[in-house]
Amino acid sequence: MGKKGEVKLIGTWVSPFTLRTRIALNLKSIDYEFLEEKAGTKSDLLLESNPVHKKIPVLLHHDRPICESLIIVQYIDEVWSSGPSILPSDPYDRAVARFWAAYIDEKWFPALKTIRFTKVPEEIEKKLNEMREGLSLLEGAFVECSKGKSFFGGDQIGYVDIAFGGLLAWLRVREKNYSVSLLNATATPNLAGWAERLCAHPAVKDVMQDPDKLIEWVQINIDKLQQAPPAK
Ligand SMILES: N[C@@H](CCC(=O)N[C@@H](CS)C(=O)NCC(=O)O)C(=O)O
Repeated sequence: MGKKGEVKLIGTWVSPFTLRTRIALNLKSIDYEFLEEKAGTKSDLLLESNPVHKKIPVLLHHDRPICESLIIVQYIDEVWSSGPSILPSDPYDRAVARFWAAYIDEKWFPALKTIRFTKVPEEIEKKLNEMREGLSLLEGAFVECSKGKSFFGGDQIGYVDIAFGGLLAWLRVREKNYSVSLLNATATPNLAGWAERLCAHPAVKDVMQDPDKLIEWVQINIDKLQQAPPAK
């Protein structure tokens, strides 16, 4: 769906936030041109399109930019209403979905992101525990949102599936980095089943990153990454 050139996405294959938007576009069967940024550089198009944050992803729809992954996902849901709905139709369910997506970004993701900036064992353990506690809350959120079905969104992939699913491969990277298992059938049985179903879904399987390839990418780009200031 969509005319050639109508939809473009500025991003990178490694970016968890870009992945969110790719899943949403796939769910709605939208054709898009993927404009890949190079590691460690920002194209003029990116800087012009997102002058405030200067971050990927940016969706260009008829050359008009939309920034911030979750805002892009909501935009996609509103513009292409013909495909499956991403946000729940019930206002209460919609509020709950938005709550958990905000929790994931504001409370859970920072530990996953910032753990790589410390080498102090106690600090690492503290961050891993923050991730574990968050996953335990998200295990409960899955039970609440899915209502016994396959995804947070019910029978279909929805907003929380996309918000959390975008970060899944990087969670697997951290598990490998620190030789721990955080999301598994014992600690988080519902999320373990969810993760398998999500990765096998047609809208996800071709764009979900391979954690081993991400680790390789980090090794190749380590110098460029070290220049990045620790956020939060
Ligand atoms: N809140 C933003 C986060 C986007 C983000 O952090 N993007 C990273 C790549 S995954 C980025 O562009 N980093 C470059 C920078 O921070 O300068 C969203 O949801 O889109």
